[in-house]
Amino acid sequence: MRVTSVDLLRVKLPLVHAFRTSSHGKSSLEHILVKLTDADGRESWGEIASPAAPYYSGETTDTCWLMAERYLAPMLLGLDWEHPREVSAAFAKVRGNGFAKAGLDAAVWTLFADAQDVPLSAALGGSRTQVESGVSLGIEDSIDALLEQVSLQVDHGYNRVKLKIAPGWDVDPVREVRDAFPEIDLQVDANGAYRSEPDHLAALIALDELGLQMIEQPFAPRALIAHAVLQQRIETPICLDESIDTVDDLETALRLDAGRIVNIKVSRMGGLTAAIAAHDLALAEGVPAWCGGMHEFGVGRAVNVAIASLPGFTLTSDVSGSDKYYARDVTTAPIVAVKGMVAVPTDAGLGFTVDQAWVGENTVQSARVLAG
Ligand code: OSB
Ligand code: MG
Repeated sequence: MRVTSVDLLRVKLPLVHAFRTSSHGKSSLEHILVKLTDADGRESWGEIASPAAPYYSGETTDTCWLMAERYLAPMLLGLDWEHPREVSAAFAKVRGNGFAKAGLDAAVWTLFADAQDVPLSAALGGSRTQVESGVSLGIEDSIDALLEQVSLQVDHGYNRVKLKIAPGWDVDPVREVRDAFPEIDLQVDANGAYRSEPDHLAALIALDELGLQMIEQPFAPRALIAHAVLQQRIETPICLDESIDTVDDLETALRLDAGRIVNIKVSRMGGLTAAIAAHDLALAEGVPAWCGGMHEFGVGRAVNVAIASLPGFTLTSDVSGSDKYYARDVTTAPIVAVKGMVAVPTDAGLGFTVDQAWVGENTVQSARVLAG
């Protein structure tokens, strides 16, 4: 197959509810939609879901734009490929820059699935007809405000809630939520905000008493030893997110027992080919995995739903309905969660249609890269 043009569309959408993590807050998002056209006139979409600022990973929307426009799109346009893994292998020449790669890679997989006339989920090896989804809740100004958010989402039918934590916003809010909602599956995510010092360790060890599904990424991405030492001291499984950029990272982490659960994010790992490889390793090692998110618009969200249909995603994923984040998403029909379940599309390709008029109205920057 040959891609003949790559359109990059930087789209800005407001969030329904402002979101704050241990590192930063935001009330709107800018992601880069990638539109491919192939030699037969077929079109497909992907999404570069990098945060604007370099506080989750080293990438930003601007670095993704640069990498996509200057290196990745020209590489893709110069390639004659049969299978998406060949594109992923070509992209490996560029070090890092997983978010930028992931947007193009997803569009390539979607094009491939469309050409084969199969749903993206089937092309990836998925078999589930629906995926269980949970919500991720940011840091709020007060515990009451947090309880209100949990209540809203539980009323919406979600049974798994992830709370963002940070030093000073951990044991008290989490205990209050645990007490008020004893039945829900509860987990926390620190986005690497803790260090191996007495106050921080005491808080993490206190969380061990609260019946959590997991503690996600307590320490900095490269601090695998700190994670392994903590894992020896607590029963609650540690889940790794930012630590796992590659399958090699996952292999290292598992060998060190630095975590017992893995959050597989298509964006962070540089695309679906790498995410499938991580999934396969986790499944082979008996390590529970789930599909994480980056507040994706409908395109990236649909991609997450597709990969979450693979059998090794045994834990509830962060693929909530579009309405958790956006009043109007970029797809003509939103992604919908009913009682915490999202249906896996059965149509060929992405299974959702991009609302190009709405995308156009919200595009703040665009570029077209052509072959040659
Ligand atoms: O660590 O999982 C994370 C969003 C932005 C940056 C990091 C993270 C998140 C989420 C969002 O938790 C989950 C979602 O997309 O629903
Ligand atoms: Mg996380």
